[in-house]
Amino acid sequence: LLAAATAAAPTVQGVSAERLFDQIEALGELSDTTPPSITRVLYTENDVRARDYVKGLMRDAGLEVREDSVGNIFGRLAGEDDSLAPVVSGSHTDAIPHSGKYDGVLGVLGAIEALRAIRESGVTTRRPLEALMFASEEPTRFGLSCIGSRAMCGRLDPDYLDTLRDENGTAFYEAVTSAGRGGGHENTASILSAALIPAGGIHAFVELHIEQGPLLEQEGLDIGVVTAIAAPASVSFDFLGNGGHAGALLMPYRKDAGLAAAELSLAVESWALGTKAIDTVATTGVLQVYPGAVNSVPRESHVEVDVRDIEEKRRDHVLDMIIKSAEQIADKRQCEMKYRIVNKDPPAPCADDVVAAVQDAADDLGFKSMRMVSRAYHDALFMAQIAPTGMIFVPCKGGVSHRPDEFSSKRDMENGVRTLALAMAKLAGV
Ligand code: HGY
Ligand code: MN
Ligand code: MN
Ligand code: MN
Repeated sequence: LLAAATAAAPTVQGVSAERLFDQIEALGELSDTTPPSITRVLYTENDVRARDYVKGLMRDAGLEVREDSVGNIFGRLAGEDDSLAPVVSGSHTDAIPHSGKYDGVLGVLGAIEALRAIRESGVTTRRPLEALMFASEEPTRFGLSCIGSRAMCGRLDPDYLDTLRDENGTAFYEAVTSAGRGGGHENTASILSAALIPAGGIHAFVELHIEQGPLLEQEGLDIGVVTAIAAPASVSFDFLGNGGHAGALLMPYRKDAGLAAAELSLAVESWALGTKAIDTVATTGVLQVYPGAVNSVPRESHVEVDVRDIEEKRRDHVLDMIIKSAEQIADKRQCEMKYRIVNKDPPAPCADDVVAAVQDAADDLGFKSMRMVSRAYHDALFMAQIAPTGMIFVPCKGGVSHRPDEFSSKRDMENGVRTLALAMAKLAGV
């Protein structure tokens, strides 16, 4: 084992945090908002530019590039035996509105940097290695997260996906084809089935990501060895009341959809607190009223709620109670209400041998590490359904994420990429 570790060690010398930092800055310029605020939404102009930029980095790192029908982009480094399933690492470059430069991006550019370092070290692993940029991880455009990795693991019903619309009423198929993707397939079903990874198609998957929380920084640690990924769910509600003139419509006659939404968002908070478990979180991230004029009683409201927990049963109970509250509130306020569960995903345990490879790599490199769960979801949540999966966290300043002041230092990023390179080399066999 020691021989294997030292044999693999050369893989990490070539990792350059300077190069990585410059690439992160360059990618940050491809944003609908002015950096450091980053907005990059699936299949929009800056997203397509980002894809081309990443493909260029993959080629420059000596990787063979391919893109699947949904827009997952793979950069491949041949192994001694190319018939073997690859060890894969990747993440996303799409970014929710007004977020930061590092969420997801570190895992895409870091994977490319890790494979470049391995190639330049002259080490050839037994299995091929792949760097992967998922089509999109954030739910921004269609309300559904992880479209690329859901397609890869066959957990995305095309008929359901075809019901989704973006804020302009555009459907997925129209969006993917007008962005020059879709692989020429004539409908969503064939696009998705073309992206499916066959059983055993990936030997192991590791995602490098900023922690998006404060623990590593608080404990003065270098690496988070992730053991499980929380179970995310989201549900959207629409209330319909009577609406009317803010002066003439007297209080007893109002069916105020805006107040129904406000009352529901407080119920969301109290159900999450009600479990008394720190792992239960629930967020009313979207609350819109219509028509949205100061002198008009809200006739309609649209609410989107995100509910997560490490324990699936407890998460589902909170979700059910929130829906029940919405029904009671609608009755009390004489509003019509309809709801739709957008996603309700199981948590993902990380695979022992991948966790061990990450832990050994961090130990071999002398990094201080801790085992931890991921409270954010990632594409790794879905990759865990088709391959042994693990994650590597690095500290981010103040634990801040999904904000323009999101930041991770060159040293922390370099530690993460080195750990990734060594873990991949161990999993791929050197
Ligand atoms: O919300 C999440 O957990 C992810 O960062 N999209
Ligand atoms: Mn995110
Ligand atoms: Mn992310
Ligand atoms: Mn995520």
